Amino acid sequence: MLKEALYHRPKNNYAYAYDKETIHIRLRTKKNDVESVDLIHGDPYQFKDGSWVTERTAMTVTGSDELFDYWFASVKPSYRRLRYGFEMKDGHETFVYAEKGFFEEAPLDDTAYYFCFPFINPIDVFTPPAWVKETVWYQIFPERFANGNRKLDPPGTLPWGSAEPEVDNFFGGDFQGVINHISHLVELGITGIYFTPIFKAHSNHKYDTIDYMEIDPQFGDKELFKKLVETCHQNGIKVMLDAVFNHSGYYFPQFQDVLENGEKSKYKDWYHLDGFPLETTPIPNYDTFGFVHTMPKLNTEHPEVKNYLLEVGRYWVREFNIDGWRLDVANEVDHQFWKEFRKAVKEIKPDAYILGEIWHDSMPWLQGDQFDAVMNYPFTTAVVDYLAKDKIKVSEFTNVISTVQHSYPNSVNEVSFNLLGSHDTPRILTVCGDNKGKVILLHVFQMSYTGTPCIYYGDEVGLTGGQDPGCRKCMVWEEEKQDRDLFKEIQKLIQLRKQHPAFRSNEISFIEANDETNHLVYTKTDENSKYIFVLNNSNKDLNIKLPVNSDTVLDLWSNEKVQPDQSLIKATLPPYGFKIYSFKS
Ligand code: ARE
Repeated sequence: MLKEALYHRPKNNYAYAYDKETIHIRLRTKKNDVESVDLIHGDPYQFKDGSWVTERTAMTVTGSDELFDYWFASVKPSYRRLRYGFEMKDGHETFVYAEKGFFEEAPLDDTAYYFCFPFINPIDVFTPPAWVKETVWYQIFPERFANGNRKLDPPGTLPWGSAEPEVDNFFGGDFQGVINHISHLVELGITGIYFTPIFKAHSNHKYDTIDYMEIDPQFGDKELFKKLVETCHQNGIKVMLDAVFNHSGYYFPQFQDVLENGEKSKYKDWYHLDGFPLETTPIPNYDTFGFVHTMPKLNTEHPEVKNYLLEVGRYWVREFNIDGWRLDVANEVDHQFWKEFRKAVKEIKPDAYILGEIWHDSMPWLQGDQFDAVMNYPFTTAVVDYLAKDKIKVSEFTNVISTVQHSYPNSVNEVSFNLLGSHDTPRILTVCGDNKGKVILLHVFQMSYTGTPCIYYGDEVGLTGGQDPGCRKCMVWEEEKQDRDLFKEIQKLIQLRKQHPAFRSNEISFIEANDETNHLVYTKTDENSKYIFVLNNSNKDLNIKLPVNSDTVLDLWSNEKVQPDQSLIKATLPPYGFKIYSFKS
């Protein structure tokens, strides 16, 4: 057994309170190296005749990546406290791995040898809003969704869809446009909207805020925004706004004051400045988002800045009843600020969803005191690399997805924001080289994966476009120009996800990942049923034979019964075809 490959730490994704009475324990071992692992555990203070009272729970492998297997056990300790170690066997040797090292046998004279999960304090338990698990999101870039009121158009607004999107052109999208088209969203089946910024700003994307307390006039006013939120709520749709707190815009009055008054400005400490006068070239002499001089970084440690932004966080929840905040450039803002932000928002709405925009491993923000989730770009990269770009083969894909899955607690995965693309990435149909079959395979995987999926506006009707600004085209509303078949298939997948809890469940088993045919077979289960998914990511037909121990199998897509032949389902899938089978387990 390769001891060097073992990893456990009694924290984070390796040991966490799943809920107020359950502790999940994970252990990493070298791939295919260990035959069995028993979790030896007990209450730290429970002894009988001088010997520690322990129980054993067999651990199971919940996934493997390129190098490692991940073992898992769930325990409900009677007194919410736990000490534990791992008894490991590989056919040659047996030993116990605990905090103080390796032992031939579990020492029972003292619990100090063991890993320690001291106590489940309910307040520390990561508790995301329950509704998020059930939500299917839709991301709207308001300038480009629909123009419902021409009177609000900024000067120079172009006729809808008359030109390619540029960094600085306007088409007049607004709130009335969203209200007018709410039926499209209801029909699609989405239950949450994430709006990129809506506050008064200079650019078309509105990430350069001028006033965090005002709606951008091109979108409407506060009254109309209230109506928009109410309309969404009446239609069973939650509303999440974008909080751009890492930086303000150049035309934010406080920054303008610094530009004008320099050292004398009462707002000079609101920013991170490196001398006066302020310069923007060759690079700004003040901290910014990237090197973008129109996005000066706010000093979120400063009490006035903090109070101002926390009030922004409270205001839109309190006065407009929004349901969540997506936090822009979340990893460049200090942790202390986010801790206070969470408290401020949750005091008003305990089940508000707080979603950080972080593209990397985000465990430090997901411990229950800052965010409920992050935008799951590692998921995006994995599915896009396999299904859209053919950059990786299927076996590598299952490895990467397992790594992603085991990077976080299950409770975090269940509300993770799973996107195929956004206003920051090329359109999914374009990345797929206009291959619609691939787009559907991507949605099948997204809709059957744990977390909370999001559709970027227009992807459902076949919008195309490259990297920003190309991915921000005007939504197409003429039905004849929409890809209605694509719409219907995505709509159906959303329905299936809603109807079958297993689609949303944490458990996923990769059954076949064949690099020659490049197809994938995985199963998802819930208490009563099992689902087999087959994705044929290839331009050739795929013949499959799948073992099932049931006589009644349903092809979920065609809704037809399938008769297994000697406990085997046989089928031929066309290029880029898929199958979803369900049966009682
Ligand atoms: C504009 C132009 C671009 C041009 C850029 C640079 O449109 O074509 O390249 O300027 O001058 C907003 C606008 C953008 C605008 C940008 C700057 O939406 O259109 O770009 O402002 O004015 C990193 C950050 C992440 C960030 C992405 C873009 O970590 O937070 O970069 N995303 C948010 C929003 C954006 C927004 C901003 C931040 C700024 O979602 O829309 O941009 O408010 C890797 C890295 C990541 C990196 C990611 C993407 O994976 O690891 O850290 O994210 O790539 O580049």
